[in-house]
Amino acid sequence: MRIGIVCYPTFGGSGVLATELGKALADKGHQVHFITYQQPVRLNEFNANIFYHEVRVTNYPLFDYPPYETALSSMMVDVISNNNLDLLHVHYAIPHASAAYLAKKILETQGKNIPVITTLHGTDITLVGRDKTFAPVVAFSINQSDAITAVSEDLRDDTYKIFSIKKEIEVIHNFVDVKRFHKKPFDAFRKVIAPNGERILVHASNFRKIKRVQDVVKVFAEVNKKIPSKLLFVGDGPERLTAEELCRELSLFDDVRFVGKQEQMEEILAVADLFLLPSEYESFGLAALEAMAAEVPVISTNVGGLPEININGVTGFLSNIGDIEDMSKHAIEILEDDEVLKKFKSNAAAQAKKFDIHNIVPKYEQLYNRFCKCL
Ligand code: GMT
Repeated sequence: MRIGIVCYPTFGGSGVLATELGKALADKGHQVHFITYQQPVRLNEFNANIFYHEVRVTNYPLFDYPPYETALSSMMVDVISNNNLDLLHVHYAIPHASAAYLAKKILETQGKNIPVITTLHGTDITLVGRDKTFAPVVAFSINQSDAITAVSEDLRDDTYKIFSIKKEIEVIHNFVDVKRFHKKPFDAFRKVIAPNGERILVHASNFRKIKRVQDVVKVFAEVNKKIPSKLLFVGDGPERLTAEELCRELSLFDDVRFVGKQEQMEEILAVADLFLLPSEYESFGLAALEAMAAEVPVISTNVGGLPEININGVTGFLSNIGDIEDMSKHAIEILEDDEVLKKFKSNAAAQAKKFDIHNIVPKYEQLYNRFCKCL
């Protein structure tokens, strides 16, 4: 099958998921065409079945705002026609679903029907999507998609609450390649981070306000009082400076490292003992699932789709937003006893297996197959 994938190419979860899906489909023999403005971060290996088409926006003195969506629709039309694609799968509604609608309509005038599948990832609905500036276009283009999927039951339910959606929204949970994340810890790396055998806590995100990175620091401060520990901050974004300042204020700087954006997350997770995700909202929490696949228990909030992956008291713990005391208490409970930690680690790994790439990718193939009998 020849599949077009449109996504954000950055470190965000939707781009990561879309890229991993494309790679998995290519491995299974499908021809996959990525259409984005930049090479997706995780598209870092050669595969003869993968093609990459860069969207370029012509600048012109008249434009205060370069018309990316128009350029994207035109590129979609071009790639779909010239490569005879069977289907277009867009990730993140804004502006991908509306650009796809326009491309579909243009192609119709040329006698080509291209099925469009839209996968909703979270903030395209709950945060940005519901903003009045975008809402009518988001609702319209979702309704015009041939199929709609959401990455969690919670996101599906929220989408129905926020917009008037007339179609079925199918839930296809995010996935992880368990084999890739199940790595042996690199001892030398562990020694550099935690020379005296300290516990290692990790947080990874794009440091947006919604991630509440200050809470990560506060929880770590409490844990560190009881259990000698180190904290690794992976990623970068607007709240990084605030987090750094708080670390200085709490005299934690020697125990905290900001390692920036990292492609080899599995290497870092392999040495981690606990993953912290105190977000205000997560439609799913792919970062938490990747941690669990690496046998790392998760302390998270109980929002959005997180309870669908992190099982309270089994794979980690769930707390209310901002409840530092509860999160710290549970983190300490997991970390202070080797046997308890071992149990949580193996539970986390077992839970991640349910979301393994080999279980989830066929669900997308089945969905595609409903629109194109060429699998
Ligand atoms: O979490 C982010 O800020 C990035 C965002 C994105 O759109 O790339 O991630 C969203 O999609 C991921 C993949 O489906 C989910 O795992 C994240 O939970 C979701 N983020 C939010 O809902 C805040």
